[in-house]
Amino acid sequence: MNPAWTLASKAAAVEAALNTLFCEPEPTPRVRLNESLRYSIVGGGKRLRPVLLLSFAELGGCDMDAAMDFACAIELIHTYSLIHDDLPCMDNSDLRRGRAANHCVFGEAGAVLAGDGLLNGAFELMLSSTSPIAAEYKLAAAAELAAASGRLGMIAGQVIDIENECHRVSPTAADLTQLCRLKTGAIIRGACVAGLKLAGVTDPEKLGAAARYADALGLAFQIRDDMLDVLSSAEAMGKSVGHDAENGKVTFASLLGIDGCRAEVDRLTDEAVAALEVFGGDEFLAGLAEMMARRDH
Ligand code: GRG
Repeated sequence: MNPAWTLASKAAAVEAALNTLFCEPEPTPRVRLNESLRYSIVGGGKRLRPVLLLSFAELGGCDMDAAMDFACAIELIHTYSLIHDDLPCMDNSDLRRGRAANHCVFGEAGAVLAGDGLLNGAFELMLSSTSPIAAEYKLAAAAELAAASGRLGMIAGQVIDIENECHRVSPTAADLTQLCRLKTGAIIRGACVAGLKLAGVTDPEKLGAAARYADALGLAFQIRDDMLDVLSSAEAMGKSVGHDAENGKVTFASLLGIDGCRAEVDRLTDEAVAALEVFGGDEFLAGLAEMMARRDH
């Protein structure tokens, strides 16, 4: 099994499903929201979070197609967070997924509304999903994603990040780890745990192992992102780079140095792979953690 091919094939299945969304006629010709939603959602992004959700659902015995509405939903939530994060009042970035950020094309108010539309769209998709999965499992997975992306998860992380910036707080490595567990990690953990819950898994040992895999992967992912912000280019990344250094922002790269980051990413990747032992290992999920540790975009 080649994990890169499996990732490409799962990401392509997600892409095809996303491409069917937001195609219905708008309520009046003056509303052009679908164009804005499709601009941000179709044809970009690694689709890491939906692929994790699908893979953990499969690990729990659920068919990938049956879990697809939930995979799309998590990508809608992730994309809304990127649109809002790029706004001038947040990270103020003009480039996302290799093209102009949503607010540069549709205006600031348009981008706020597009984010809102994607977030609501995610819950509409999950709560009206007709896939052959017990309603109880769907509810458990939707609740997991709501909590992960909500006020005690991703949004809390964004609040801390913005507060740090406003008050010129210099976080320590421990502070940064806590921030990352929320801002980047919570939704990655949500993807893995929701995937298992969608498959009806309730065994605390398995749910705990999925959370441990996700926590290690999520932190490694953010550290790698901080490294790439220094080492890579806007062209390769499809988003602005060097922003953090320019703004004197404390990141894992500035705290640990590039070699320190590399060592930490390797340690966390081993931790993620070890967490899979409860499931008797999983070649794809182990390979995915290793690919993310070496990613160049
Ligand atoms: C606005 C509530 C709210 C939250 C924003 C996700 C986020 C929180 C901010 C985005 C900025 C950032 C650096 C987040 C860290 C996580 C990260 C590296 C996100 C980008 O994820 P990728 O690389 O993006 O998976 P693609 O485009 O591949 O989906």
